[in-house]
Amino acid sequence: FDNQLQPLISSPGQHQWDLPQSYQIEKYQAHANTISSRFTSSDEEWIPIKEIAIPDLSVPLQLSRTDTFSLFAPAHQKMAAYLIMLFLGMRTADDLLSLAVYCRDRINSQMFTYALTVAILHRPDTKKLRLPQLNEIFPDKFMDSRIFFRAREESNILPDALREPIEIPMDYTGTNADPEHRVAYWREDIGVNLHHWHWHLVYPFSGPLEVIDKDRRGELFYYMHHQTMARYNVERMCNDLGRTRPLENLREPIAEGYFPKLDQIVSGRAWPSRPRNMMLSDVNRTVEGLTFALEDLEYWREVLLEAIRTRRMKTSDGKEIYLDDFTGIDILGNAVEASPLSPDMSTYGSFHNLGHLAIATMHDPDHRYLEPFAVMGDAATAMRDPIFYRWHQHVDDIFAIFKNSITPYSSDELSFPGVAVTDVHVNLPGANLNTFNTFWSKSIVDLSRGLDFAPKGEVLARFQHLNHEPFKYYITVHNTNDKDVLGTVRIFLAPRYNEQGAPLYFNEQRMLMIELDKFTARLKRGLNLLERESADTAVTIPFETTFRNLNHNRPDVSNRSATEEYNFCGCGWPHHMHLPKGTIEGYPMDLFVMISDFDYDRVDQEDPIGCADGISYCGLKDRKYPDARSMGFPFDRSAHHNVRVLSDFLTPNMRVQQVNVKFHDVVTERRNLSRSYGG
Ligand code: CUO
Repeated sequence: FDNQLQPLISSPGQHQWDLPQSYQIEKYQAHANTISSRFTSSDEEWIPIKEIAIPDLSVPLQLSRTDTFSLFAPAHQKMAAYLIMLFLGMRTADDLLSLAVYCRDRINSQMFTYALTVAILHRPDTKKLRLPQLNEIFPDKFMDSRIFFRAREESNILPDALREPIEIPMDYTGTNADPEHRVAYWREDIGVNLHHWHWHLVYPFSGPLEVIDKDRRGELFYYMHHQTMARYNVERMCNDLGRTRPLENLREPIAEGYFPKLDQIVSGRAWPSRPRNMMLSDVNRTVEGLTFALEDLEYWREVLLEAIRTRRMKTSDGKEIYLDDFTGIDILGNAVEASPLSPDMSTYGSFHNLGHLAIATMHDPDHRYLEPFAVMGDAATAMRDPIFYRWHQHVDDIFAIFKNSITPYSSDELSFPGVAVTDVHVNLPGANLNTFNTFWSKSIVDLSRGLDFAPKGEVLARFQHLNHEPFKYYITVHNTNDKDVLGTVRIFLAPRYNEQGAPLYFNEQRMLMIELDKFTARLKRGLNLLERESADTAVTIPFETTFRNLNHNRPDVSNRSATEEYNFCGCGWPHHMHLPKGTIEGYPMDLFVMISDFDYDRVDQEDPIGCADGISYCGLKDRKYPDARSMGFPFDRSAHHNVRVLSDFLTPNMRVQQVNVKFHDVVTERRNLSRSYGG
């Protein structure tokens, strides 16, 4: 069944469905036999499709097949939710296959892929299916449009065996005349964008309750995007750019432009550009059911801020809920997003989602030029544009107002009696002691699934991305309790100095704390030496998982089983982007390690089935979030007044080690990664 359902979301013409007559697209029905013999060689296998009574598809058919689909648009969310419900409601996997085949050539292809993927991910009989990665289904969302022309040429002329990978240049969207371009390598990283698409797939904008209602979803929306901002801001600081200015004033020109240079293969249109100094305006695109004013966004923001001030929100059935120190952020996260779990959509509106769309339509707010959404309208492409971060900085600042209103953690809540961290270092004494090394790597992706013109076989593209040398933490812990205890080791990394070179105050530095790892450790009585490999982190997913389907026949790939590779596993920060780039001289940072008492962190539940990578930002499939503390603990709240700098914050179960992140300006082929950067 894996082999039958999977090709549905890869390119057309490569698999043959033995269709009931009634399933053929109406205009092709008369020629059905001719069409199938034209495309099929005799040795190809035909997949029989069962004929079922097709349910009413008029709702999702309201969007044409080639229009741009945006998950941030309420009307599109409703259509997708309807389609997801139909797919989930199919009694058997065969019925699902049948409906999916019927829909595939009729429904908007992005909506179809999204809805089928969400359904496959949540149906008990399909959850373990392997799905192709989005960059293979829609490579046009991730790569310079020019390479598709070259791919077409190459694949028409050369047989599979002779094709060389096509180089994707690094600097194709701009030049350093635009200071923002210095971090384009980060914003346009394929893995970062895949992570973001997967996160929104696991926590979808719409669908039945079993699909949308996940443990601490609103809090994770806050935390994952907060961590994204911390990482991006640190990356900016490494590149001599200041931290992101929040997009607070919706009425002033937006200084940063963005020209994505992506084409939409399905619609044949280019993703629109956003020149510098454009203004936002009211949106009135009736065809997409998208009508709202900037004033609406400003009004919802006021209502949200009022809820934060009073710590109270109202629900759609008229009840009042209190935003307490622990669960308040979850409710607020759902309201701000606005996720389908928002306490009351009619009161709190759709602040974050429609902010995305105000930006995504600012080049054609009344649709007079029939232009599609820009990259901000699609979770797979939004992170490419600098404006994504200005918008999310503003969203994060709103969450920070709430978090800052909470009483700081007491030293009782922070400490772990009898446990002291007495030494922390990264790597062994020698050249790399307390040094992280970063460099460029080149890796290869297969575009062939997403190219409907390509003949069989691979069409490979080679792209350049940031990478780092594997490293190891060494943590010395004294346990003076008279028994063994369990602790949670929490590791964070943040810059030590601000943009002017002055030491960062605690309350600024904590907003830049990047979570690097979190794991449970048994501490025996007396002295413990904990060792932890960078690759074991709870934050990232391995390169092979981010890009898993490109790896067949490649020697550098770990042998993860098929069941481990189902789609949930695609969510997780890409490991190659785990560390900031640093600087050639070495960027000074504080590595923070804390061991908290596991008795307060514990979440009693069954072990997860399948993959458990990337859980800090993505949670566990079908389980509760596996850490009872507030996400971001201990840096999610401001500290007591007497804490000015990080060292004032430390209790004996915490320790800080000064480290450097050293960038080596060399390029390695990823499969020969070890030490080949020459540093
Ligand atoms: Cu992930 Cu704004 O939420 O993009």
